[in-house]
Amino acid sequence: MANKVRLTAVAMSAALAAGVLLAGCASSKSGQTPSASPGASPAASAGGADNKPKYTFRLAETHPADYPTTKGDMKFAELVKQRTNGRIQIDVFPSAQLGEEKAVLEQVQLGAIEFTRVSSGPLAEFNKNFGVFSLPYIFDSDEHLWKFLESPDGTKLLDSLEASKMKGLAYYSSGARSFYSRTPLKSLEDLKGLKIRVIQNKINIDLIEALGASATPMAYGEVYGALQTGVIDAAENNYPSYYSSQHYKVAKYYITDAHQRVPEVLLISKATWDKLSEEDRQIIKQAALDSVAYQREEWAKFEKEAETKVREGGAVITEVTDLKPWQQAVKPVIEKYRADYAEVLQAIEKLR
Ligand code: GTR
Repeated sequence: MANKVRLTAVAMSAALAAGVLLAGCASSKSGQTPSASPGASPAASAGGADNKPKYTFRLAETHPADYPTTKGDMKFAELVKQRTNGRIQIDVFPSAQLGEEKAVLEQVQLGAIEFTRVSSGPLAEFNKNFGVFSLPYIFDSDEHLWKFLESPDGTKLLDSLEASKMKGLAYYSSGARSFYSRTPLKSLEDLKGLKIRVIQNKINIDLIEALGASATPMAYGEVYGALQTGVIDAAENNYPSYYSSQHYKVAKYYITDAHQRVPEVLLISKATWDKLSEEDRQIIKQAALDSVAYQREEWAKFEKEAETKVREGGAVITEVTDLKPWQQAVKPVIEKYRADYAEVLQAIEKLR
């Protein structure tokens, strides 16, 4: 920690001396300074021939390098680099190297980490508007979700992140979340009494309680160990995360109840955004939007592949054909939060 503070102070004075803004310089989790390209400082430095500032930024990603969100991040970084002739470099740090999502978001609010790709789940604790995505069964399908995300109301939601010291750049795909357990899961009844890990936010806790189970909020990186040792019985996620995290090896019963569709969000710290030129903001925003189609394609491919892989790996999958009892069971959650999300829920409803 002392090391981190010292490095930060050194980088700050260097940046100030150069008369440019401090763009980012916290050390990585391992205590090492981030690997910037040779000659580039982790902070902004005085520009090249055209005198525009050069930056090296960090983007925190929880998933490994071959995961569709990480591929989206990398596409985004590549587009920004191309469009600024290498002047803005965004280094993607996968596999939670910069910390778990909640801790990363705190750093992003401070401007110590400039970019992250994060789930709307943990984001809800930082910006209440994002809690809407944790409400169960408000979307019928991915098509319905994307209609909303691409609508003016979806953009408005993304823009509302400014009040939380962040600037939303784009949404990425994340499919639907379903439950999985160490114990057989054939129906709704089988969830009763289980200890289920959830993403840390209060709607998730109400959701689990409505199902007669008890919620254990926990960071993603701790779930594998907690399932393996039996600290928790169950968790929930989409097929890609179930596969990529290897949770299917320690909790092999999966039931396709699809209770939530929680989109991913690519965002930048508002502290960083505010210091950028209008030209750089436009490039960054457009590159983020232009990376979406690629991320969605990668998502669609990997979602199928992950399902095949978990089946081959021994997962026992129960397909839910009738969602009605599930929707009925979690209705109190919607009712509890309806007033808080009235406007956005109506907008979502209209797009059905
Ligand atoms: C995944 C999501 C991650 C993380 C994880 C979790 O679907 O992509 O960002 O939020 O879920 O359950 O913590």
